Amino acid sequence: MAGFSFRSAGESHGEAILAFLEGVPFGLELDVPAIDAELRRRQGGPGRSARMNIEQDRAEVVAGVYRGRTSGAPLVLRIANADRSLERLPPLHRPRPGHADLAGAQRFATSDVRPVVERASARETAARVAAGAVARQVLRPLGVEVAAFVLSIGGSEPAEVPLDFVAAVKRRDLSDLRTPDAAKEEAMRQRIEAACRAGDTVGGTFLVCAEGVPAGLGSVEQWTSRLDARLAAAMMSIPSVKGVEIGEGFGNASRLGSEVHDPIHGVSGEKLFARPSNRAGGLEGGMSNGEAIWLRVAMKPLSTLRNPLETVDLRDGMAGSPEPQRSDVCAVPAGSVVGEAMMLIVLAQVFLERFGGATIEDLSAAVRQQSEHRKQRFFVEGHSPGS
Ligand code: EPS
Repeated sequence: MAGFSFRSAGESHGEAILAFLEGVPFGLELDVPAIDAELRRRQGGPGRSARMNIEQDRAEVVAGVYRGRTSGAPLVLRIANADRSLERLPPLHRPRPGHADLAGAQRFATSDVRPVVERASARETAARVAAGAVARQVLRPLGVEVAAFVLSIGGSEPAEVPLDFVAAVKRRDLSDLRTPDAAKEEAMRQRIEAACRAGDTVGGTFLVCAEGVPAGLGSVEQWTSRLDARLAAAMMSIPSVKGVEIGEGFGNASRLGSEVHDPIHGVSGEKLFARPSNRAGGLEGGMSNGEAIWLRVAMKPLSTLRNPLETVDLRDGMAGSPEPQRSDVCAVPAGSVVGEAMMLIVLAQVFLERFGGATIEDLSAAVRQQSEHRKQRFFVEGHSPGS
């Protein structure tokens, strides 16, 4: 199958989490320490569980690399679990409201939900972050940068969507909450601490942006290939994510068309077209339009509560509380790192679908060629842009 694909395997307390990637072009000098740096970012943030002190996630290359470069073969990365207690852990009979437990128990007709829980655990997202780090190494030389920013936690007043991406990344990297807005940070921290004291959990929102994506990726021809839909599905697949908004999606629903759509201006130089606003989030007609792509993601509070909700025992139907389990109070900063990875994975897919490329050189030559071709096709009939 052509193109870039990613799948994962592994249980939360099994041997390891595995990332399988296909379609990574031949000849990429794989920067494994850069993958490990992204795995460390996923483990950070206030309100994470004690598991984060047990694990020091690192990617080990199992297949697909020859003398430090990708060989064009399937690439397999392994993130070993330090906590490998799977076979010693007790069965779980009382499903947690909000988790996969009850739905999974019914799917498999099992009164022990442990096997469901092990795969549903957000530990699986370590594989996504590793795969996203590889996708970043494919896309960065093509001029694509992706970043995510935490906007709110537990109902705190949301941070503004940053306009200057580079400056926002610098500010975000100084914040353990991964927010670019220092003034909003204290309120976020307080919500996490209050939830922790109450044996409760908090969710929140984050922003995911991509710059440098050429226009026309994705397609208008089929619902399955629309880039907005693919990005939304990828975000929605992150555990706890329950909402995705492309650009000003929800706000636009209550405005007039003239207040919503972004005017088109012609400009000379590399870019050809300029949009004075970007309420569409860089996506029109299911395709990238050459502006920055941006979307907002909503995460529900995690469902393992120290002060739990009622449930039933699947063996006898008696009312009770879920068995106590370790969990985070807040995983929104980690979720933002995973959102960044999912954006990178989907963009690597659409790049490789559009431009192909058995090798890294083929891919960058095809991207350059399309950009040249566009320049020859627009504004050539004697008018200068903007006239
Ligand atoms: C997580 C690993 C898990 C949880 C958490 C995230 O490890 P453990 O169950 O051993 O504490 O801390 O999982 C969940 C939030 C969840 O809903 O399952 C991780 O590596 O991110």
